[in-house]
Amino acid sequence: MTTLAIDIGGTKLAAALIDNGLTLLTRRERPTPASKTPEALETALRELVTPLAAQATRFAIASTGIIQDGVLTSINPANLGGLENFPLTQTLTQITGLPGIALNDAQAAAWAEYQALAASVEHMVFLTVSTGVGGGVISHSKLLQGPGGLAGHLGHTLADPNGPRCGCGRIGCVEAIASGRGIAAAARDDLAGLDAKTIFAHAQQGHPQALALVERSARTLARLIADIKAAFDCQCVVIGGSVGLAPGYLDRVKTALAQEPAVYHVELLPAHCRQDAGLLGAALFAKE
Ligand code: ADP
Ligand code: BMX
Ligand code: ZN
Repeated sequence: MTTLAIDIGGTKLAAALIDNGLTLLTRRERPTPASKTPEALETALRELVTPLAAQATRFAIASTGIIQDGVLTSINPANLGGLENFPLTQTLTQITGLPGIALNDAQAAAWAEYQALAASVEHMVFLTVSTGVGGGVISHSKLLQGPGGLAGHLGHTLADPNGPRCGCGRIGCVEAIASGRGIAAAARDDLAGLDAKTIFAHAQQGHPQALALVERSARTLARLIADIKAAFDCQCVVIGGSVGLAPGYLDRVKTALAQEPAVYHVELLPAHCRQDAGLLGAALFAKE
């Protein structure tokens, strides 16, 4: 059985054919449409998956947003547009003629990363630091999705009551500070208007403001991880997403976490599946 896996993120869309042995056969990627409307998303998905669909027997979607019964609703409309009740699985069935499933991108990635860990690990948390900050929780070897699909949305926990307003409506969410968008939004002067990728490149060159923005994100993530340890007593936390996997970022988070009391310390690991954790996790979830 070949699965057409699809990853819908705030910045990029990816699709791949994945065989039963979980080998990634073909992979395609394109930017998430800038005009964040349901029509633009549908057109982009059609273009992305049409060349692959004929070779697949089902699809599996990992998508940013709250996914309940195959329907997508943004918690942070700034990341994917104000999509409310977008019929994700129904749309993909119309495009491909295949049956399939959908779950949140970070929940899917958590599932893939959990399977890649030693069998002795039954409690772990995955965090993606990307366009937003997403999370997936494995407790007692089970993926927590919640009755409404909201479980694991750790990017919308409080980092700073005096911080910037998050797209979800709350003030001072982790996502508003630590995410790629949060980093870009706080940039001033010569860095104003640049994206997180470019700001990281400036930080590599020693640019003081860029370094401060990266450090602010890493410290915010470390405090979230201390909260996560207190909430779930997880055996490790795995970090993914393009910001999370950027050179030097995880070491900064480790240094910041080491400054918290020892009870909150937890092993931090980079995502084993790198950028493909969402694709592989969705395929695995469909298989089961
Ligand atoms: P998505 O959110 O669509 O899943 P990514 O995981 O690639 O996609 O995250 C996108 C965010 O990561 C953007 O804010 C982008 O500027 C930033 N980014 C992309 N590449 C890098 C990089 N090499 N270093 C730091 N940040 C990056
Ligand atoms: C946001 C939210 C989460 C998602 C996370 C990471 C939306 C559209 N998304 O918190 O559901 O898991 O971003 O998403 O409300 P990514 O696009 O950064 O991978
Ligand atoms: Zn929020």
